[in-house]
Amino acid sequence: MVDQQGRRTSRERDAKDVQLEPHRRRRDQSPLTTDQGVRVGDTDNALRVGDRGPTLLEDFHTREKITHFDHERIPERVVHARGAGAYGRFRPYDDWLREYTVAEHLVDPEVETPVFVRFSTVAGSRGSADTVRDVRGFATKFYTQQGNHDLVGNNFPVFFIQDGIKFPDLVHAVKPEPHNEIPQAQSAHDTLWDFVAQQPETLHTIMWLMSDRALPRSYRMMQGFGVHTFRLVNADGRGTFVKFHWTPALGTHSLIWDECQKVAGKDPDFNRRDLWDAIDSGQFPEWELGVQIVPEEDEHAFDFDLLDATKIIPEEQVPVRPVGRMVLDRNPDNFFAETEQVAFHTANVVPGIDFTNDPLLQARNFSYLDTQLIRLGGPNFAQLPVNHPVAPVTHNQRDGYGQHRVDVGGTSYYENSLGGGCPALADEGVFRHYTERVEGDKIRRRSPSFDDHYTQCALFWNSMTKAESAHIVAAFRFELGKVVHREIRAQVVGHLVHIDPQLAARVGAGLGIDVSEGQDRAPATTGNSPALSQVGTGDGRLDGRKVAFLVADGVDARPVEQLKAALQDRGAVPEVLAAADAPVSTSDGGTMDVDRAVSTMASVLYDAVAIPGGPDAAGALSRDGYVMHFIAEAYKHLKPIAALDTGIGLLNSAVGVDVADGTDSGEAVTIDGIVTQSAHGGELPIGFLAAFTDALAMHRAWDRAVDHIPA
Ligand code: HDE
Repeated sequence: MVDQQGRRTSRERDAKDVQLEPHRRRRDQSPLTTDQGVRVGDTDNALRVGDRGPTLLEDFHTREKITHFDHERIPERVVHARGAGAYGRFRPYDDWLREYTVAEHLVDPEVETPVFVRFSTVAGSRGSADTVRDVRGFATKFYTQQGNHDLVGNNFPVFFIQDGIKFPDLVHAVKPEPHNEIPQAQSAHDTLWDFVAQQPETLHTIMWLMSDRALPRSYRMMQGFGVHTFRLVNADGRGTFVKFHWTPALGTHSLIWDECQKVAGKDPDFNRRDLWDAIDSGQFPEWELGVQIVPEEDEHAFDFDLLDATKIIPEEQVPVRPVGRMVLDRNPDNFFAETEQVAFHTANVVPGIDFTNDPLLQARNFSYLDTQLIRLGGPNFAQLPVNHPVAPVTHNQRDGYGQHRVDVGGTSYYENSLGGGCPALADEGVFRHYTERVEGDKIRRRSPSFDDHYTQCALFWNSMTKAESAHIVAAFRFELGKVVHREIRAQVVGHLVHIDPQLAARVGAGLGIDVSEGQDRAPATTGNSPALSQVGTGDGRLDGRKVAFLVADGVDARPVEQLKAALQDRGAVPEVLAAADAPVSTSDGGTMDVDRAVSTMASVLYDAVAIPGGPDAAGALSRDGYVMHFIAEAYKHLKPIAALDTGIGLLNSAVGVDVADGTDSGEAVTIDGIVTQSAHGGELPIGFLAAFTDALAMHRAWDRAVDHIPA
């Protein structure tokens, strides 16, 4: 299948790949068999004595079928249980990074490296909703010719804690509370905020968690970060500190909290579906990999510690330099075999990439392998197709659960002579651990250079636009408002005073907490980092942005066709919604196909709304409660709205005040993301089409005067 842009869809690619990978099986014409290959003639009736008698133990097919079913589940990930994955490829732009690393997949523009990426939420169980307030996982497995390299990152550049030993405490605090297993996939509860109140090191990541970053519109519109400072190693063995960044081509965009809560009910698979649909329709998401490079001699040049994962290196201090591009272009065939069984591990590195002594990273290097042993039931999980390196694997490891490989030969030890000395040690392309001189007392203590927990919180806060900072205030009020123990609320607001008394006052006002005492304090910093705001990012493409057209009998057809075409040209997905999932009649005597019944959808599932003209249509739509609510919500959520002719009056009455001017100016008018046009004589001017698609590219009309968030 070829899509409208002439691209092959992922389905077609799959069909081709089947011939290449023997483990990938499609259903064919072969008859049903047992696991042993014996043909089965009845799989609906167990073997029994007489029509109404007992079932027999000798019915091996029934027993095998039910036994397999009983064992279908493996333990879900303790964190990041809910996810979605996709295959793709990565290619560097050029070889500038060769000065710093021998990692071929990052330095050779001739090399295209296959990847598998898994996006995830952290706190919820496997069946939880996508649109919760949470960090998102962004884990990439590069299948390089030198072995697998896993970059197991998140969509925030910082983490809650500084030392991995605290990870079980953090996760226990955010997970459902142990006595009643409530709440699911929520941070708005007492134990998380109790933990935060006791551990100010969490505050920087908490600022990110309260921001729009925790509510991504799409996995395709999320940044990714390696978080830790890693090390690159070049051909001379010289080390350089590095931070990894993924930047989405579509920009970084978020939902509004009110939408998230509603989408969680209307479409709990919102982010998964978006990723799947985009790839399936040939709109392949893209990210640019960038790096921040810090020479080893500058290790102590910052006012924070590079080994402290609760800190960023501001991009204004060390710019992010582009390395290459990743495209995700193929959906998995089987969720369990691929997305569920993929096993990431921070210690999966290749020559040219090494660790630092970041205590969080050091703990992760233990935890991921340990986790896979219980999740995947033994030490042979690297043989699963999704985990298998493309680089040759030869070693003396043997046996264990799930051994698939049949090792031939009489020796399985090194050093041998009977096996001809095989496998021999490599002398080229070997991973050699970076030589670092380390000395000191054996202590349980954190470096004093990890002590400042407030400055970068203020840096983040100062870098937000007006709308972004209002969202942060609203999020703190919501989350703390759900905390039952009022002393915990007060303790958290007490920390906010140290970040910025203004922030504390605005949060406190919503909770009845008086912070007037701290108001003469100076903020932890007055500095800012514009790169931290996500407003205005992206290259203008509208890939996968969904626009609802609200229609009824009597709709004007021509403008709908024109606007749909203009949207499709820029990659957006228009859908026509009517009272029933059946064609409507148009004002010129024709019919228009309908994609969905409006009652099965909701405004929160779309990025924008178009209300075409047609007096009869407007009359019918104005009597439809679903439609009026649909429009009012889109307005409240600051979405672009296109209204034509009689649609303008409909918009005004749905919102309750005149938000659009319906006079016959003959020109397209855009006010705060509302694009209107009357008297166009059936043809829409190019100016109107451009104004609406541009409004969609801006994501939201942030200046629209709507009280969707507390002051
Ligand atoms: Fe993880 N983390 N983590 N983590 N993490 C897991 O591994 C862990 C941390 C991240 O899609 C687990 O296979 C510890 C930071 C992602 O399969 C587990 C610590 C970052 C994923 C684990 C951290 C992450 C995981 C659970 C503190 C961002 C999902 C299942 C020292 C840089 C990978 C699994 C996937 C998954 C441990 C902190 C990202 C238990 C001990 C920081 C994206 O091993």
